[in-house]
Amino acid sequence: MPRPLDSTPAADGFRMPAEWEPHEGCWMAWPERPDNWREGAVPARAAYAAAASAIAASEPVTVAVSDRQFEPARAALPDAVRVVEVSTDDAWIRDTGPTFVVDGAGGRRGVDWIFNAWGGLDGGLYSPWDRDDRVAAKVLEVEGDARYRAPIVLEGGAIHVDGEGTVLTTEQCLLNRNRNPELDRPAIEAALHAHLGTEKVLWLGEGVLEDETDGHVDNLACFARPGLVLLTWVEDPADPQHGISADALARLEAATDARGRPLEVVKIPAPGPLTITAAEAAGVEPVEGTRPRRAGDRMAASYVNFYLGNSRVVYPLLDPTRDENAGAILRDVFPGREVVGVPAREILLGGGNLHCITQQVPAR
Ligand code: KQY
Repeated sequence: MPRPLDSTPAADGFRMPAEWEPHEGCWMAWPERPDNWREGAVPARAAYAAAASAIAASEPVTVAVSDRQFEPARAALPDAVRVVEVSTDDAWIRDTGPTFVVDGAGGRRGVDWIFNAWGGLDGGLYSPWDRDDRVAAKVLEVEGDARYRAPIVLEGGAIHVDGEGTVLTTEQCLLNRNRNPELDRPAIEAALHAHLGTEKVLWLGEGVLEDETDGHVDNLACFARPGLVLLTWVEDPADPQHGISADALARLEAATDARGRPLEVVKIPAPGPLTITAAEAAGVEPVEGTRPRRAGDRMAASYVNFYLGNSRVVYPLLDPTRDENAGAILRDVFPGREVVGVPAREILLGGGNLHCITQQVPAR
């Protein structure tokens, strides 16, 4: 691998663009591990293939796949989808892939964060994770983009930007002792600004209940355009998610962004509550050191975890009583894009959703 650059994106005039800015494409990775995905990941692979097909109508998609799964993946995916062999430990390229940055003058590079499987040996989700930690460098090789190796543990799902200087994140994740225990809040903020080209951090508190990433913001809230935040919402005050979302709402309503604008917040009522069925739990092969899947456990279901493509918003279908309402809200917020739902329960059963399994490649 070429040596990483020894400066930072901000110092070189690069910034992370917002997700609504034009994309050159989208990366995904193919699910395999039977201790995370039920029935040997067969149903999950069908869900990933449907998501890839839906996104491919919006922009070119590349899927990273092991040698063992190359032929089945090639057969399951549309011809327009590029399939490349990249070794991974699991299939969450939002977190293992690079965060792309651009300079507005035709330059694009990537930030390769340190990955420790969402907490390393202190609550992380599997071990080892070294193949996942090399994914970002490999994606950047394929894309021909230079790489910054950021000196902090961070996953792409832990941040959202508005492309105009503001980064949104959660204390539960970024200040967690299992990520960067040697760094305090100001040091984390400085690292974010140096690698994302941002100027202001908006801190939310906890992420979605039972989110096994330690509360990634991409399951709780996201920017939809400068000054507008979508927030997952539960109305029932007896549901613990209500307090989490209400705290996020209060923080957002009290905040201004990097440009000094107050924020408008649009609530998206969450699916469920959704729990794992006995049949679903029984299909996962338990392995010591990985997170068990138990019947009755609540899942961290949210409609905020969607993919914002060039011409399409691809959002998770999770609850027939709520899916239509979520789609209507997204149509209202993104009038220039086609809003398309794809069945996503199998992805949720693995611990994340559509945003977590995708990584946009911004146009240069
Ligand atoms: O949601 C994500 N960004 C990743 C979830 C990882 C779950 C592993 N079981």
